[in-house]
Amino acid sequence: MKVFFHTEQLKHKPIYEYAFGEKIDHPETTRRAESILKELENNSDFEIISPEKYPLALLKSTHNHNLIKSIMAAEKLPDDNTFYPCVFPYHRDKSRLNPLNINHAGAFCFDNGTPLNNTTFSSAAWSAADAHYAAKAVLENPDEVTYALCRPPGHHASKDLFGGYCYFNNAAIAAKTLLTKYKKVAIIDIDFHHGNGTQVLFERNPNVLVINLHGNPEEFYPYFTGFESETGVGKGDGFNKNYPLDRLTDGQTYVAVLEKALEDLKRFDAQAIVISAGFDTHKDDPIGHFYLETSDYVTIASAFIKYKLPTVIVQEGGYNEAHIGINVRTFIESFIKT
Ligand code: SP5
Ligand code: ZN
Repeated sequence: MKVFFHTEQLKHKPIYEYAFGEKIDHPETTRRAESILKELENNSDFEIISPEKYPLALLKSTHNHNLIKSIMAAEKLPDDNTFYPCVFPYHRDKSRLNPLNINHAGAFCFDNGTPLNNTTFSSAAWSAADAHYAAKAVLENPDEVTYALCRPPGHHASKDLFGGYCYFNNAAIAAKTLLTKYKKVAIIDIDFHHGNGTQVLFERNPNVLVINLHGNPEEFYPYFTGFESETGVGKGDGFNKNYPLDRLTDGQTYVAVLEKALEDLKRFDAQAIVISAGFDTHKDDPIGHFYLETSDYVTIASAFIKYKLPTVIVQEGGYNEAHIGINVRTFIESFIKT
């Protein structure tokens, strides 16, 4: 299996975040990616490939140009400085905006957990490159499932806002790459958190079906989105599906809901899929609140494999550094044809 990863992705280091006023060690560490790499390196089932360049044109067609400039503005920060946007304009009227002024970064940010340092742009751009190249590899060889080891993650980032540890929406970049060949693409988001960014990026698009399983937003981040009533907008109505699930949902319940949700792939006539794969659904995740076990990722993979569709797997969350590598390997190796 082709695995896409660039070492530049390890440079972005968020140090802490504020969770309801409490200063906590930042969960989105470089050790997460290292734990995954450790499981995939020196294993003949996996070929780790470094993407050649980052897809600037795709970043610009997915995100507000000033959002990109704002993240780039952080490249001028001193090495030891991590910038936490903490002023978020009430009116998101950009008339006074200077994207080159780091103090204006709050215009594009929606939470306190997603800081900028002078390596953030590069790490996030190469993370998006993984998703782009993983999708390109599937265009060339539709029978081979590929894995983009994206870090920082992407599914909370929308056109105009970064947040939730995400800067650029990697899954959206993969889907857009697939759309150059396939007319109908589905994104299935199995991270513990609702993929608000992915939802809003495609909510008007009837050619992209977005399916999301996640912790009930009544109780869990990102709180404001992810309800069943969000079904898409305008021509896209009917092409967004949310499945909020209870605290402590276990593998059996999860897979039953997933199998039902995936029946829409047939009705929609999906020609290719992107799996936004978060592993913060594991029972030992420090942020997620489900109760999945490592072996459940095999069953989850089987639910996808049944559809025999060209597939790109994009890494999202998962914060237990001791388990994430094994969970990722367990999930993705299930897709390798024997
Ligand atoms: C990609 C992804 O999984 N982003 C998740 C962002 C969640 N950020 C807020 C989490 C708040 C959880 N509070 C943790 C308290 C620990 N004591
Ligand atoms: Zn998550």
